[in-house]
Amino acid sequence: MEKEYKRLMKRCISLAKKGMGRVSPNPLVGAIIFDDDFRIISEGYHQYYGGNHAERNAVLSAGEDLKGKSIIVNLEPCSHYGKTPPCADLIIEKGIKRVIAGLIDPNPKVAGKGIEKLKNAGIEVITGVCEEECLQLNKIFIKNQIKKAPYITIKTATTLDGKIASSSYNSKWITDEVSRNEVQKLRNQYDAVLTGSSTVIKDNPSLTCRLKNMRNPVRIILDTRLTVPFSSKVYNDDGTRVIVLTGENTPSNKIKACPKNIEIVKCPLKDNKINLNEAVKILYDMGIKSILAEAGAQVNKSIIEEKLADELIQFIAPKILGDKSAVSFVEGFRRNKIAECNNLNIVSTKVLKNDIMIVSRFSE
Ligand code: AOF
Ligand code: ZN
Repeated sequence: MEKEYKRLMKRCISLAKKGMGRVSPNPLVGAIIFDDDFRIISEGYHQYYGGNHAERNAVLSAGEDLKGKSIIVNLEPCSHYGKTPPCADLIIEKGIKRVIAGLIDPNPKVAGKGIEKLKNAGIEVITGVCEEECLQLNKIFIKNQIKKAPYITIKTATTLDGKIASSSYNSKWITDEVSRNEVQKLRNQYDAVLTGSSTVIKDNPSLTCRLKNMRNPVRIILDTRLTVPFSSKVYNDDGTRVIVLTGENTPSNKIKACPKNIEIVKCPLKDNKINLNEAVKILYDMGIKSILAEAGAQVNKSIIEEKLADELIQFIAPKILGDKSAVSFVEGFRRNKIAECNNLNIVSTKVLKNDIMIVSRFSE
C-alpha cells in the first residue's frame, strides 16, 4: 500500500510541475483519483493562477461515479472559500472515502482545517506521504506563507576554482550549452530574475526564457545611480515587466527620462548601495514571490550577508583559471576563520554533459 501511495504521489508531483511559472503566488498541486485496485480514474493539476484547484480538475475530468474512491494530492485539500469553493467540501460531496495528502497546507486560512473537515465527515485521511519531495516542490509557497518574503536562489556558473570571470571580465562561456539550457528552465520557474548594474553593463544579458511554451520572468535590475544604458538588452520592450531598483536620492529628472516600459522604484540605501532587505520587502509587495539572482560577486555577497538567500545553484565547469585577480562568484567578506563560513546543505548533485550542477540550501 505504502509503495503504491508513494508511486502515485510522485505522479502527483510531476503533474503539479506542469503548472510551474503559471500558478504563483499559489502552490503547485497535482491530484489523482483512483480505486481500490490503484487503477487511475482521473488526474488534475492547478494550471494557472486563479484557475481551478487540482482536486476540482481531477473531479471534473472523471467520467464516473466517485463514491468509495480515493484521492491523492500533494497538498492538504483547502477548506476556505477563495477563488473557488472548498475542495474538502467537493470531496465530501462526491462520496470519496479516502484522502492521501502529502503536506499540511502552511496557508493559515487552511492549516489543518481541510483535514479536520474531511475527518469530521468520516473520510479516512493519510498524511505525510513523500513529505520531503512535497516540501521541496512547494518551497517557494511555503517560504512565502511562513516568512512573508520571496524565496531567493543564487545561480552561478563557475570554473572548478569558483571563478565567474577572468581579471579582464571575460566570462563567455564557462559552462556548456546543456548547463545554459538548465538555466533557461530555471528562469521559467521563478517570478523574477535579478542582477546588478555592473553585470548588465559588462555582460549585456537578456535574462529571458527562450524555451518553447515557457514564459519570461520579470527582470529586476539593481541600479543605485541609474547608470545602465537604456539600449541594454534587459530593457527590451518585449512585454515583460522590468523593474529597476534605484537609490532613494536618484534625481527625479533622471527617472523621468527612463523608457516607459521600465518601472523605477526608489529604495533606501545602506553603505551607498541598495538596501537589499528593504528592496526584497518592496518586491514582495509588488507580487514578486521568488527571485533567481543571476548577479556578480558583490550582489551575491550582499544577498548572503543580509541572510536573504535560500538556495544556491552552482554550475561548475571542469576548468581551472588559477588567477588570483580573477572574479569569484562571491567576494568581499573579511573572514579569518573557516568557522565564519556560510554553511549550506547539499540538496542534489547532477552531472550534466561536461559540467556538474550542485543545488544546496543555506542553513536557517
Ligand atoms: C491552489 N491550487 O490546487 C490547491 C490550493 O486563491 P485561491 O482561492 O485559489 O486559494 C488558494 C489557496 O488554496 C492556496 O493558498 C492553498 O492554501 C489552497 N490550495 N491552491 O491554488 C490548488 N489545492
Ligand atoms: Zn482547493
